[in-house]
Amino acid sequence: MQLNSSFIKQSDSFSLTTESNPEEPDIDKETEVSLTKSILPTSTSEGVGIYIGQRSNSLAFQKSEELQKTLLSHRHERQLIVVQDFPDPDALSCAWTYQLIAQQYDIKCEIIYAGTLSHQENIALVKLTGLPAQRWTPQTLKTKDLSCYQGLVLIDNQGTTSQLLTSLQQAGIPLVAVIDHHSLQTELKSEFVDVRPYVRATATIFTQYLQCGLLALDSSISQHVKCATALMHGLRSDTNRLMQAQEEDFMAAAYLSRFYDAQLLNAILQANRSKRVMDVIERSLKNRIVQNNFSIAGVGYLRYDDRDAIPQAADFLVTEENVHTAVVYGIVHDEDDELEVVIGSLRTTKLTLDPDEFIKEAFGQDSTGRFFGGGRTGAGGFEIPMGFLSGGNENSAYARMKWEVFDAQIKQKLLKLVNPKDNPIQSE
Ligand SMILES: [Mn+2]
Repeated sequence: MQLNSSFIKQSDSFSLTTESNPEEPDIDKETEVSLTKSILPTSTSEGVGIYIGQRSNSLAFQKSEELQKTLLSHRHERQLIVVQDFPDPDALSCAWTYQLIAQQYDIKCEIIYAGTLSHQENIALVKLTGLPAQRWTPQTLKTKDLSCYQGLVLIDNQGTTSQLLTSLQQAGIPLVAVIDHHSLQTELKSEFVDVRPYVRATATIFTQYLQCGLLALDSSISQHVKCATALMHGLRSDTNRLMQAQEEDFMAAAYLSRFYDAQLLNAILQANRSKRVMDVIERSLKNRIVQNNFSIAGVGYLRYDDRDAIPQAADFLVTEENVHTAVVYGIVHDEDDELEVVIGSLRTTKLTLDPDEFIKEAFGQDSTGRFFGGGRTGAGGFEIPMGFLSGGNENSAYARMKWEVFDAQIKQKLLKLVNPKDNPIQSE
């Protein structure tokens, strides 16, 4: 659809939007970065141009070159790769790829996340591939000597889904790179920025870096094979098993197919759901209301470790006949109930529904101007901290009341968009 002929023809001139003018609308990038093979550096043989796909050739090369320069200027440093609190396969695999690329420049990277690995496939991914991610809670941060890190890298996020970023920035560590495919969330003060909202997976962007020569994958190196497998998993999971993949995602998958281990991927995908996840899915099924092809379900309280049951329930509800969009949310609490946050997931099969816009419109921003959530093609999420209302759940009447208030408020905000003319609150 996007590769129509007029699109390819306007390719001789292209300009890049970089961090110097972040306020430019994302959409413009798509038309500006079209390209032909003629501008490919001739030194890159190996049929790279063919594999990446025409649309993204020049941008991929340009960004790879830029990233390489950035890495060169940070040789021998230590960096922290921050992924979202509840990292998904796309984030984890790309963070690992960045780490392997950066190693060549003697840059030591640690991959950190603040929440948990709660999806059974993510746990399997990390265990089976030996993916080197570490959990750093805000408490962990206090015990670390942050002065030994010279740079922060955000991958598959722009900092809005990590509890760690603010503290890390306050510690004076500068943003060195942001590589993501979600819509631009905030103005980013980073040395290197590669945000491509029209790409379906960050794994596609990273595979293009590999193809452009930032790291030569070698099938005889087990770590490379595992990393390629992780990237394939990330790419598949962000494109609904490639069903939403576009040309460049398929090109990336084709390239990875030379290196990945199909059996290992199969083992990761075989991971079973826990009983608690099944229970949350059951609750979502029981509690859902369906209006105008939207299925909305509140699932009440969940433990931190089961947080990923929410997107899995949304994945399930969206499969119902006559439903194109599902939103599932609940109150997630940590072991001591000190931290409570409303977490929600949206899944849609409706091509004209932009999850990022929908969520921003439904829930708006907090007092600092930060949106409660956002999204990408087909999926979105939100997190609303409960602040002062957190805890106190040993009083079951209070816990119930609190849930009812949040449930009602989220429903009314969503239903305003689902049924623009109705007043969803019945006065009786
Ligand atoms: Mn992603």
